[in-house]
Formats: sequence, C-alpha cells, structure tokens
Amino acid sequence: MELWFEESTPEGWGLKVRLERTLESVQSQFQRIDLYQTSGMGKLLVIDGKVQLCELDEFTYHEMLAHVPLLCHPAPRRVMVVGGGDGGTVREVLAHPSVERAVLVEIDPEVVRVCREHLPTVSGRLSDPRVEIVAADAAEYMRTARDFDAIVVDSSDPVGPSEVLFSGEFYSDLRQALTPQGVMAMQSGSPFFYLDQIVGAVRGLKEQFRHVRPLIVPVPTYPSGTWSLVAASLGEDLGLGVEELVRRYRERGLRTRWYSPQMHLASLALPPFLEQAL
Ligand code: AG3
Repeated sequence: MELWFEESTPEGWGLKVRLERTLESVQSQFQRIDLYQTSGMGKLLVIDGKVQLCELDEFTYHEMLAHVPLLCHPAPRRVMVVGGGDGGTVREVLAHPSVERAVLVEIDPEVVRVCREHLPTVSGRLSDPRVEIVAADAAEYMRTARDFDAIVVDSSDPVGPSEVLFSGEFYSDLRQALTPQGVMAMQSGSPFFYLDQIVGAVRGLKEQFRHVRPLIVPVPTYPSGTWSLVAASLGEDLGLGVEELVRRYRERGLRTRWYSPQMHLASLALPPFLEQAL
C-alpha cells in the first residue's frame, strides 16, 4: 500500500508527496508535529497539516530569508531568529563569520527536539556554541529585547500562535530591538493566495523602517510553489549594488545553493500585479 502526505488550501490547491514512513508524530502543547521520510524528496516536516520544510527545497527559503538581510548589514554580530525551531535559518545565519550570537526564540521546544533527532542536515548547527535557544513567545520576548543587528522571522502561517507576528505592534517592538543599522526579514506567504499578507507586512513595516522590499522565492513544497519574504532595513538599502554584494559574499566566504548576489537583486524585482497591490 502506498502512503501519501497531502496538504490542500481552501482555494483548491493541493500538494501530494509519496512517503516511505512516519518518523515521528507528536502532539505538543502547541501543535501537531509530523516528520516523514519521503520516497524521493528527503525528509518532510509538517506542523498542523502544513508543510514547514522538505529537504529537497528548504535551501531556497532559508538562504534567501537569512542572506538577503544579513548581506545588507556591514557586520552583523547579534542575530535573533524568531520561530524556525528546525534550525535551517540559524544554519544560514551562522555562515556569516561576524556573527557572535544567534538567539533562536522558538515557542515550542518539541519542534527543536524532533528536528535535532531526525533532521541533522537542517538542525545540525543548533549545537554551535554561538547559539542560544530560548523557549518563549517571541511577541513577548521582543518587547524587552535590545541590540540585535538582525532579526529574521521564520514563522508559520499567521494563524494561532504566529498571528501576532504579523501585527503593527510586533513590527514596532522589533524595530526597538534593533541597532541603528539593523535589518530584518520575515516570511509573508504565497503571492497568489495570501496577497493581503504581503501587503499588510509591507505597510506595517513601512511605518517603522526606511527601506522595505518584498521578494519572491520559489519553494516547490509550499502552497502555489511561489513564496514571498519581506526584508526591511534601518540603515543600508536592500538593493545594495551588485559589486558590494559580491565583495561581501566573497569576504564572508559564503557557500550557497540558491542565494547569490545576482539572485538577491533578481528576487527584488516584482511582477506588476504585486506592485499594483502594494
Ligand atoms: N516557515 C514557513 C512555513 C509556511 C508554510 N505554509 C504552508 N505550508 N501552508 C517554516 C519554517 C521553516 N524553517
């Protein structure tokens, strides 16, 4: 008998992935966490029925979410990652040699445990001594956090505990937590299905940041296969010149599979329907 994982959206979009077996299936205090071995796409992490990551394509999302903001900071030292208990974003953040501290604020310790046990390709860097894992509600943590050079919001969809991470109050607290040259990035959903999420995030962030830019990245295992992120900066422009990005990319010794200075700039180009909506 063949075993398949399926995710669908109210619009009628659906994803179907063939599985070999279930590696873990737990109900935490906050959510249901399932980890599967797929038959051809590596491991698949699902929370409350929604794909969080698949080994096949997680690099596109994690690389863009971390490197676009961090390369627009001259030397990020203290970085906060919100959500992202799988460790994928932390892995990319730590690739920047200037980073001395990466604080992972994940509300659900079970996500961290499951990923540490079964997803070493993604979570492996969580044991780096520069990493501090805080089990807390990020909205609360953000209110008193200070002196971060970069904050990367790797949340799930804006329902349940993640909803507050898409509010004006959270963006304001986030800005307070940043240093004067501070940068941030957040995930903001599919441009086809959740256009209002992107529009809301861009508007909310524009009240706090000088530079705000949405960007597009393909993630084949997320709804519609096309995803959006929004990056914001208090200091440098997010569309920094290609020469400067290349210089920093080389100097930092980054090795990436999706991110490149050229991809960085290309991802900032917006299709007219999105530009109009903004
Ligand atoms: N962050 C974004 C997941 C959103 C997926 N939504 C969905 N499948 N409906 C996931 C965490 C990756 N580090």
